[in-house]
Amino acid sequence: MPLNSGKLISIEGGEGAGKTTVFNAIRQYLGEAGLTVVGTREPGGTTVGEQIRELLLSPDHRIVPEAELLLMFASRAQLVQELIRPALAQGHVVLTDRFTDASFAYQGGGRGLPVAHIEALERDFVGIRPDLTLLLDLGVEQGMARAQSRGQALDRIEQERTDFFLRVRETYLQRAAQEPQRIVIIDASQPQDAVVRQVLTALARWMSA
Ligand code: T5A
Repeated sequence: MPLNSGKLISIEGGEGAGKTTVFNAIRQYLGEAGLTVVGTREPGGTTVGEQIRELLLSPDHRIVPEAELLLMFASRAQLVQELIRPALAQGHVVLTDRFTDASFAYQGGGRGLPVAHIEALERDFVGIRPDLTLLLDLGVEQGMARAQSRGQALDRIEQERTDFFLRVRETYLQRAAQEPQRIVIIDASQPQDAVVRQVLTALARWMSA
């Protein structure tokens, strides 16, 4: 897919999947190819969104699943209107650390909220899907071990139980099976340099398709 008009690329995966390294590698690769890359993350990415992120991830609050879903979409609606649509309109590549697939995986799969509600929010308040999604797939225990190895306190969602994250992973994989053209599964259990190589190969293939 030639990148001569705005494109949206998302990176997804469970906890500790290694999104940060991959994000930086993609950004550098596309930058070296002469493209303007606007990087962002979810929840967050705007002043309002970053405050919503703090609320969502703080272990001090008990947030019911429905409120969690709506807060994720509040942050996303702000991000889409304030940053993503204008950047795409200027022909830039927007690279985001998570997007709507995360709501299907975490609030749909993990929390068990009805998929129809998430689809309605996506349709009415987001209106766009990524052109390419790189799904960093990793076993739940390996991901949690990596997240813990950062030495920081776990956030509210990271404190969930293993079965929650098993459902998250399963939902991501189901979505990848449903949309194989858009969602590319990357084996994130490999060493970092091998993960980055696999990601950049997938990206190059997509750009030349
Ligand atoms: N969320 C988000 C929802 O529930 N619904 C939604 O709609 C959205 C958008 C925040 C949380 O919000 C949830 C999902 C999340 O729980 P986040 O910002 O992605 O989302 O969460 P973070 O905590 O910032 O992300 P993580 O740290 O969990 O994942 P990363 O970024 O994938 O992990 P990273 O890159 O920091 O790596 C973790 C550690 O592993 C090492 C790294 O060096 C680091 O120490 N590592 C590796 N080690 C060995 N081999 C490799 N290949 C490695 N790759 C990384």
